[in-house]
This record gives sequence, C-alpha cells and structure tokens, in this order.
Amino acid sequence: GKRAFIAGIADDNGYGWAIAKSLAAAGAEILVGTWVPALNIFETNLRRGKLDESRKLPNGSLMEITKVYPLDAVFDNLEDVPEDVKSNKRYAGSTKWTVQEVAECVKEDFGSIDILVHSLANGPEVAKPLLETSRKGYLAAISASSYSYISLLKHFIPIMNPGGAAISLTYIASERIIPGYGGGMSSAKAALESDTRVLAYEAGRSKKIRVNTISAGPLGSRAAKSIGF
Ligand code: ZID
Repeated sequence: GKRAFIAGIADDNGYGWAIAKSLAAAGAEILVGTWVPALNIFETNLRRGKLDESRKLPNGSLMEITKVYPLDAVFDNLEDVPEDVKSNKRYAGSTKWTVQEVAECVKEDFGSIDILVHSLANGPEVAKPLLETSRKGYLAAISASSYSYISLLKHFIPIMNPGGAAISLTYIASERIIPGYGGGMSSAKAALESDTRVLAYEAGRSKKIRVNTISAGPLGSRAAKSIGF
C-alpha cells in the first residue's frame, strides 16, 4: 500500500480531509500535518469521536489516521522560529513542528512516503485589495501559501519513493481578477502554479516524482468561510 502525508488538515470541512478520505478509500495509509494552533482542538475532536461520522468510507469502515504531526509550514527549521513564537503558549506545548523536523520525524517513524499533499494556505490580509496590502501581509501570504510547497517538497523528497506524487490546491484568481481574493493571495496562487511547473521538472528529473497543483472549485471550508466565499 501507499503512504500519504497530508499537510493542512485541522477539521473535516476542508479539501485536505476529503483528499485523505479518498486516499484512505483507495487503501493508502494516512499521516497528517496539522497547523500547531489548531492541533489541540483537532486531536480532541478525533479522540472524542466527533469526527467519526465524517470518517466513514464508502465501504462502511472508518478512515484511520495513523499519526497526526504538529506542523507550521512557514518555518523550515528551528533557527527560523522567532522567540515570541517559541514562547507562545500554543506553540510551546508541542515540539518538532518545523518542516525539516516533521520530515525527520516521519522518516524516523515510517521510513518513507509515496504521496505528499499540500492543502494549506494563509493570507492575513486576504480581505484587503492588493493596492491596500502591506508588504508584510503580502510576504506572509506567499510564505504560507507558496513557499510552503517548495519547503515541504525540499524536505520530503529525500524520503519519497520514486514514482511518488505531490499535489497542492490552487485557485483561478491566479489568472483572472476575483475581487475579494486579496492580500496577495492571487499572487501567491500565481507563484504556486509557476513553481509547480519548475518543481515538476526538477523533482521529475532527480527523483521521478510528479508535482502537480489542482485549481479547486468552491468548498465551504473554514478558510473559504473566513473570507466570505
Ligand atoms: P482549510 O481551512 O480546510 O485548510 C487550510 C489549512 O491550512 C487549515 O487546516 C489551516 O490550519 C492550515 N494552515 C494555515 N496556515 C498554516 C501553516 N503556516 N502551516 C500549516 N498549516 C497551515 O481550507 P481549504 O480546504 O479551503 O484549503 C485547502 C487548500 O485549498 C488551500 O490551498 C486553498 O487555497 C485551496 N482552495 C480552496 C478553495 C475553497 O473554496 N475552499 C478554493 C480554491 C483553492 C477557493 O477559494 N470559488 C471560490 C473560492 C474558491 C474556489 C472557487
């Protein structure tokens, strides 16, 4: 069977959860990366059975998540983490949540993976038009929504089996004007799409790994609702 690592699940409403279920139904083992600030609630809901109804697969069995890893995809390694984040209550409760550390943990626990899913994005100023977006907000959107894919690939490719595949989710606001998708999120998706072509070339040549991104339709996830979509 294949083993998948899905980055960006914190509830049962988003694309990551739906993709995990499809992969589980197809027989894959499921590992999950959950944003550190959302980890507690997600694990509690899982433990208390609140997600059991949503865990149901077409054959009637429940999706098993083998392990949930805390993850913050805007930090590549410990040296990147500023003091205020290190000492933040929500972050201090977990360890090894930078991208490099998570990849190391997955390697230690399971040796390798076959499938990498990037189902995460964040744009703190998404509600602002591009003309009103600050440099900080713009760079934060790119860091969380675009570079995070590069970083995940960089650190996970060494433990990905040849023939493996990576996928992320993009949005057509990269090509067409969609008012309301601001804060540099349109720019972040454009970068994600361009990077996908280059990463596919590089990872395909070096490790026979496919790299793709899918332009998603509307889904009432937490992220989509928070921007009024
Ligand atoms: P989600 O909230 O379920 O998933 C996003 C996840 O990212 C959450 O679990 C966060 O905790 C996590 N996260 C945020 N920051 C970090 C971080 N630094 N490190 C680790 N994790 C982090 O929402 P989702 O399922 O909508 O998002 C998954 C992917 O789908 C994202 O890349 C979206 O941009 C993409 N996507 C979603 C939609 C949608 O409708 N939900 C659309 C296109 C792409 C879209 O916006 N018409 C209108 C809107 C749209 C499509 C058509």
